[in-house]
Amino acid sequence: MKIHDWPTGPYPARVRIALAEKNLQSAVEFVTVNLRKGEHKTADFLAKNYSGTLPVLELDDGTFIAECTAITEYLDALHGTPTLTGRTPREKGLIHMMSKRAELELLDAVSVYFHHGTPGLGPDVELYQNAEWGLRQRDKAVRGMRYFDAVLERQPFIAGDAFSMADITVIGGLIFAGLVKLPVPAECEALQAWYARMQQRPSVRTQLSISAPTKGSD
Ligand code: GTS
Repeated sequence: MKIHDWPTGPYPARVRIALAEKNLQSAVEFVTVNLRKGEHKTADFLAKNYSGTLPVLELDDGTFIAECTAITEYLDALHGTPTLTGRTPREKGLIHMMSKRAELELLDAVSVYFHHGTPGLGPDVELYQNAEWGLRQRDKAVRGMRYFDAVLERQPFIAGDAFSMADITVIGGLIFAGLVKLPVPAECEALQAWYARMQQRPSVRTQLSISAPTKGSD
C-alpha cells in the first residue's frame, strides 16, 4: 500500500495517527506530493483523486481511496479488531457522526480560513481567495471548539467512552488551528485537558513533532 502524503499536513496527520494506532506504519510506503508546488492539482494527481487533496491511499491492486474518514475505515477493517471506527452499530453511528461534525464545525472550517483568510499555499496555488469567507470560517471554527468543549465536559472522548476516529478528526482540527495561530479559547478547559491527554498518546505525540513546528515554514 502507498499513502500519497504531505508529511506536515493536518489531514494527512489523521491517517498517520490512525496508522500508528493500528501499528500499521511498516505496511505502507509514503509518497510525498508537494502541496506548495501545487503537485496535487496536476492532471496526473487528479486522476488519482478528483478532489485534488491529500492524503490518498493506493492499494496494491491500483485502487485509490481518498478522504481521511474512508481511509481510516479501510485501515481499521483491514487489521485486527476495529478500534477506531466502532464495533457495534451504535458505536459506528456515533463515531461517524462526531467525526463528520468535527470536519464540518472545526477542521474544514480552519482549512477554509487557511486557504481564504491567510496567504494559504501561496499565490501560485491559491488562484481564488475570498477573505470574508475565510474569516467567517475562522469564527465558525472557534464556535466548533466551544461545542467540543461542551461535549468533553460530559464524556471523556469525542464520541463517548473510548478513543476513536472522531478524536483523531478533532486532533487534526487543533493541529491545523495551531498552525494558523488560532488558539483554543482559555475557557474551553475540558477541550484543553482532553488535548493534553491526547498528546500523551505516542501516535499523536510523534505526529505533532512532525506537523507542528514546520507547517508555517514549509
Ligand atoms: N475531505 C478531505 C479529507 O478528509 O481527506 C480533505 C483533505 C484536505 O483538504 N487535505 C489538504 C489538502 O490537500 C492537506 S493539508 O492541508 O492537511 O496539508 N489541501 C490542499 C488544497 O489545495 O486544498
